[in-house]
Amino acid sequence: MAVGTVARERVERLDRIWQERPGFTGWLTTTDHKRIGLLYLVTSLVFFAAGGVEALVMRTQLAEADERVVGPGTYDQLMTMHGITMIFFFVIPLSIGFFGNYLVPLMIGARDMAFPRMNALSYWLYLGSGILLYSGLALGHAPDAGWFNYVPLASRKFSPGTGVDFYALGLILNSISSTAAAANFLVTIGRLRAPGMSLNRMPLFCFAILATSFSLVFALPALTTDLVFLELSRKFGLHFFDVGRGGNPLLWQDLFWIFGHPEVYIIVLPAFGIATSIIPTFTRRRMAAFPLVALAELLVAFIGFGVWVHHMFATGLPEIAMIFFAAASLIIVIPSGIQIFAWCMTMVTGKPEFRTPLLFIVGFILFFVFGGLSGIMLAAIPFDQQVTDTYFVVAHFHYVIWGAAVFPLLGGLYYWFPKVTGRMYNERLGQTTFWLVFIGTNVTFFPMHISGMLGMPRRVWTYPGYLGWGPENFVSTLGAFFLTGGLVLMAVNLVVSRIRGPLAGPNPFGGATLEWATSSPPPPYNFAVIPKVSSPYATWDTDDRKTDPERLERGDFVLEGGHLTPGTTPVDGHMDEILAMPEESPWPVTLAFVATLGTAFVIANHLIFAIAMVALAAVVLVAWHSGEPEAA
Ligand code: HEM
Ligand SMILES: [Cu+2]
Repeated sequence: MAVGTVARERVERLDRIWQERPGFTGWLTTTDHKRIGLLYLVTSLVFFAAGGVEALVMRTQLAEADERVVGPGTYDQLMTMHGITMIFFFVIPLSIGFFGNYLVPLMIGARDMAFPRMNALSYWLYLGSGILLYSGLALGHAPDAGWFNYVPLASRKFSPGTGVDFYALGLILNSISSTAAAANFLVTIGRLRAPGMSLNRMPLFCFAILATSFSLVFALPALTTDLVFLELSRKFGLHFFDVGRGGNPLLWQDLFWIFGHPEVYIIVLPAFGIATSIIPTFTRRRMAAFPLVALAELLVAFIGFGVWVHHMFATGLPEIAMIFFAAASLIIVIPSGIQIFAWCMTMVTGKPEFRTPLLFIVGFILFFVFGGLSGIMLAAIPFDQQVTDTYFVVAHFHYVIWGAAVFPLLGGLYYWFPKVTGRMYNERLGQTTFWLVFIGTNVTFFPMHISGMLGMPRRVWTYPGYLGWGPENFVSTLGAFFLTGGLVLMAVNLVVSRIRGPLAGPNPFGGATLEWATSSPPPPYNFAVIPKVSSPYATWDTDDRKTDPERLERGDFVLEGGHLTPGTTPVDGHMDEILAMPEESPWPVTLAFVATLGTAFVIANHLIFAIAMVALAAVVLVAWHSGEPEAA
């Protein structure tokens, strides 16, 4: 398409307005949601590798009876770090931080997140909390009380070192980061959708991120409160959890699982959203039951809040409470079933083309059903009381988190790879990877159901040979290495394709949502012309670049007077104002640095320095707000 001179000038003007600093400082000060997304991507994958190495060491230690690869103390640290890393530093940052950040503004036709600087702050706080936690490991003070860190084990009496302080304070920083990110999504999705994108025209992926963000905003405060209580008990001897002085350790468990169970859905919902993005594209068919699926995504998030007690069936609660929570737990089957049914219907009635992204989604559906079945078994109280804290539980939740939450993320990495890099991955290698990872996952985790039912407790660093758990464990360990081979192949494919893959063009798979309507990779302002939306399948139905190619020429919604994006009403998507967005800034990264340093001082018991950091943070905040540059 020949671009007229007027149009070219407009694009050049946008390029100038949205240009950020080049090089390394550009990455430090960026407020572009796509670059922040990429920072999340790289960082979360580094943590994934760390969590993976921890898992492999554990599996090697457990491969045979009476092994001595690592000692019990190290095993406890590895296990705790693995759980924390995978959940707080890998899955959530990858799904919300990368996929959410990169895709939501593109999918809703906005030019950035609602609060670009807060977005940058979220990333840097996340990085700071991760560095803090891993410096604990490097100093030999990693937390070792398990990812749910039950008191009294986590109290100062039974965990005297600084390991648990690294856990509590590191996760407080991390949860501040996630809370800010979630609030940012709520406002972005509520207010920045392109004109015409009423709620019923919003892509299902964005519904999933919306539901996830609601869950985060309500669930994280419970965790943060718990962590603050814990740290106050450990540092200043307050006694929230100490029975001897009127506290109660169940308070820890209640608050932890009020966060922890919704957390499961926080992990799987973005994955659901990715599935509902990939399936229509590769089956050439609209999602069956679109409104029901949107509703189901919100319901899943809601129900997640009502059932935390099923993690505490072994604590001896009143029978009536246990029955209520067991029954309530099963209700999640309804919205989950709706979604599974809709995914399958779409595939069965469409013309599925099993390319790598869709293969990962099919794998995900199988794992989700399978993990769901063992979940139903666990919701039966007598069964739970038998297998709680055995490898059966480890098998169940890895089927759900690894199989059902991470598989779609892997599929999504392939699916959006051409959008993000502008190049295609190698399809044949992608499919090989899928089979390696799919088989590896089953070989790793299926035998754990059996060792669990044979009575193997979780969180043991070794076991004697006469118990006969050797064969299952050996197979598990082989599977884990096989699985790792698949992931390494994936990394090679994506890294090489990033450099040498064939150019992809804006919409290589024929995707329907708005991110496919702009170039690959998208320009800093996402869209030269703000799209007008009249369908959730924007590029299939009403691509106004085709129906009205002169918009750029006419300057219709080009918004070239500064960092501008339209603000629309939350339900109907009527345009009601033009919003000015902030520019890049050095203050978010500075503030995160000060906060991390302050936290480190608290861990090291240098309270004076910590208070100095609070003062410094106040100065940074003043600078942050006084330094707003004028719109061009
Ligand atoms: C795919 C390769 C993986 C392998 C081989 C693996 C292996 C293990 C092993 C051996 C344990 C220790 C079980 C115990 O001693 O009780 C464990 C625990 C755990 N894993 Fe994984 N895991 C993998 C992936 C993941 C992922 C992707 C997540 C989450 C996103 C995850 C979350 C956890 C959690 C939360 C724990 C519990 C830690 C605790 O009890 O404190 N794992 N895993
Ligand atoms: Cu639960």
